Amino acid sequence: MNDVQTQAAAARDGLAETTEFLKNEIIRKLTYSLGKNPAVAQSHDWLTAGILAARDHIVDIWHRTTRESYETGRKRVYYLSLEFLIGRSLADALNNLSLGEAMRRALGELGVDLDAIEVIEPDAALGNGGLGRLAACYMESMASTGVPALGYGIRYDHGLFAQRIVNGQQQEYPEDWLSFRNPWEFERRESAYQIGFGGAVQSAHNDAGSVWTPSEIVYAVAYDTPIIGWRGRDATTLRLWRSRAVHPMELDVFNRGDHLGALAARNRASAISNVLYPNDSTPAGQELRLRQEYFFTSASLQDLVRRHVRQFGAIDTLPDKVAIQLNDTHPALAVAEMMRLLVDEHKLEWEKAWEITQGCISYTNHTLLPEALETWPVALMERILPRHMQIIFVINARFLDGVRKSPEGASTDLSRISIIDEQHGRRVRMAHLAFIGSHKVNGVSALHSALMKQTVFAPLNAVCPGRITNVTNGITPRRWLLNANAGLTQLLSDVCGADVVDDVSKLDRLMPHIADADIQSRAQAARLANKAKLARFVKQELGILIDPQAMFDVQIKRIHEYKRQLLNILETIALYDSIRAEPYRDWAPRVKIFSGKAASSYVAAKQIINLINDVATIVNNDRATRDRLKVVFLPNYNVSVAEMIVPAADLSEQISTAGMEASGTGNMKLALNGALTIGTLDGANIEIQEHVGADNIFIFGMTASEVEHARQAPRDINDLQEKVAHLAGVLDAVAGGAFSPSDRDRYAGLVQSLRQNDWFMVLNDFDAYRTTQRRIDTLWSDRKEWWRMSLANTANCGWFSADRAIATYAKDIWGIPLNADAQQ
Ligand code: 26Q
Repeated sequence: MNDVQTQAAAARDGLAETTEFLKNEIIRKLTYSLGKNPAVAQSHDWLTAGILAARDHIVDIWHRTTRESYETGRKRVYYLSLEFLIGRSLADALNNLSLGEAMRRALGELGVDLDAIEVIEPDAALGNGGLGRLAACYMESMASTGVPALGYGIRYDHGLFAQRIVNGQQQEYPEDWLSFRNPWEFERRESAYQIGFGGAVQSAHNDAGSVWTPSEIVYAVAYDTPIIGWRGRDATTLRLWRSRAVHPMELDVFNRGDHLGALAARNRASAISNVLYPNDSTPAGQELRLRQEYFFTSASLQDLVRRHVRQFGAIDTLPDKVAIQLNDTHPALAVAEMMRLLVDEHKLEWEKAWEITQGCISYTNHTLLPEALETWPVALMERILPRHMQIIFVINARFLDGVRKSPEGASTDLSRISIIDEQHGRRVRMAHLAFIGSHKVNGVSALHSALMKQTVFAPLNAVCPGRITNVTNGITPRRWLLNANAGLTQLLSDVCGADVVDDVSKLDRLMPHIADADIQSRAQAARLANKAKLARFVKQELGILIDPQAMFDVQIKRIHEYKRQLLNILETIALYDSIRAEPYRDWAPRVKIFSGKAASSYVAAKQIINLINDVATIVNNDRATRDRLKVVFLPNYNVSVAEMIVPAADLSEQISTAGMEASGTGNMKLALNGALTIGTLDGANIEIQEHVGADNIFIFGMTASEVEHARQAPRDINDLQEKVAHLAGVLDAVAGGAFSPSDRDRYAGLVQSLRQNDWFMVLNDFDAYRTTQRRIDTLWSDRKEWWRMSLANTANCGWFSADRAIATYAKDIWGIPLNADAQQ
């Protein structure tokens, strides 16, 4: 036998052996951990047994990772995030462990179909959207590239609400991912911390040695989930906190006969980790949210400080060993809590404590929308966190004092850099607290980081030059390419070499072949299979028949005015009218696919969902446009739905009002999978254009600075409607009830407000958008050129790997050297 044959034989033997091993493990888990007789086991039992068997393989790697990180004393990243939008874990874990095939065979021999049980795993939907999914991608990437890391968050009993569409409208239902228990997690009853709220502070001194006596204490209990990296390199820990009452019941109250009152404290405590807030931009401003933020921040910092002191026997070495990354301002209280722990509990001098705090902490900003920036009333914070409010005042006073005495002092308006906003009834600006307490602050795309310096953070940037840096977001190629798109991945490893799956920057080896007819047809076949699968799903969910040969044009993301789903649906209406006016033209057949949730309190976003569904009803029932245009709103968008849509997309809609989408990450997933982008010069679209080339992307519309100018001097709407083809007709039709025949005024207000104040530039960008769509129609009929562009996208999007983003954080922000073999 030659070398290759020997290897193949070894792999075959290995596979047979692993299959046999897994089969025994699954039976053992079923029998002894679940107490189920295999003869009567249900799908869910097989899923749980499969997960427990897979988990065993992770645990050894996990312990090895933790031991190595302990023995080498390497610096560790603590990623603090109120959201981790993980989705399902089994398929990902098996692939990263290279156990997929063995598990398929093992279950197969037991009469169970792996594909069928994988899809009943509930999504862990502990996040709203981009920010939460980014945290999940980064945890996997750190495990894959050997960055020692621990993610901290909340173990919500209920993740993001489930969405149903009833009569075209969104309805929200509670999500219940834990109803079958969570076989991935380990409860750590021994890791519980006390978290205080309210009460009073003794000592006149604000700076040091104060004693805070909270009026209420709850426990934070740890639940750990290992996250396995690519090829089982490392496993990072996701540690989520659950709230518990210290005393299950107030006995004295109970004994007085007030049975309900006795449960009140227990309910108040457990409420903290009960449910994820469904707002993805406008802060709710509710007390419970502030309690959530402090709860998980305090538990996490207590935990990491204790671990550090135990391992290194000193506190002042913290910045050498600990990097704390704040995922937006939601954990910004970490700045004050760290100072409290160091000054009040560890009795450090204020200056030393501040040096340590700033040395450890860094902050990622994800939005510049003014209404999305978190602020809390001083009075509320004084009541819930009296000691922290004092500490924030001291931080602020010292900071402002330093600036006042500096050379820039005279020319600086202190009210604009203060942590306290005195204009709107005294509020704590969490972004300023996070900025001032951090050694680095980063934006999530080149444009966004530049805008941070020019707008919201301009005054702070002037007094702290160099603090703001950019790390463009990234996505894990394991979940979003290898696992979501096995067909394309096979082609890519055939063309680029098998090592492309270890390092997606090698996708550029595809470039010389993008015009190759054979490779194009293989890529096309892979896409078609993905589209057929999605079409089956659409049929099953909605009863709508869609043709996999048609162009799948997708906009999948949270529903938000700035993301402009409205622009998309208005253009769809224009296209519908055009097809009806000229039915015999050879229109490119399209399926418009929308999916996304609106925050439950966001009235305008919910109206947009309603309009999309109303348009779908009319269009899909019109025989005249039957085989040219379909409109689909897929309900309950989540990570698993995204994994089905992304590899099936031909066209990716990234059409936010320029300057408003911080980065976007769906844009990267879709482009990497070969969808062509129609998009504005916003967020990471700009960098996608730089990587794929201007000829391989459809950019349209106003730039961020044009938007800014247009807002100063708005264009005459009547003039716009007269000059722009289709615009007046489309607006009149919507306003007049053409798509809501049973309720003709339903959209009158929506159209009226668009005509009054087009803040998001829907009408301003309509013409550029529509004419670009018609260019795309033309390209669709030139298949060779379409696929050349598609492959050019895949070939040039390796840079958007989370591994590149993590390497940048490690180098520029965390000061963590990567092992040579972890680098790209
Ligand atoms: C804040 C306070 C109270 C309640 C909720 C919130 C809240 C929750 C979630 C505010 C914002 C969010 C989420 C924001 C988010 O997902 N932003 C997106 O982050 C992505 C990752 O960086 C970017 O790609 C997107 O452009 C950005 O919109």
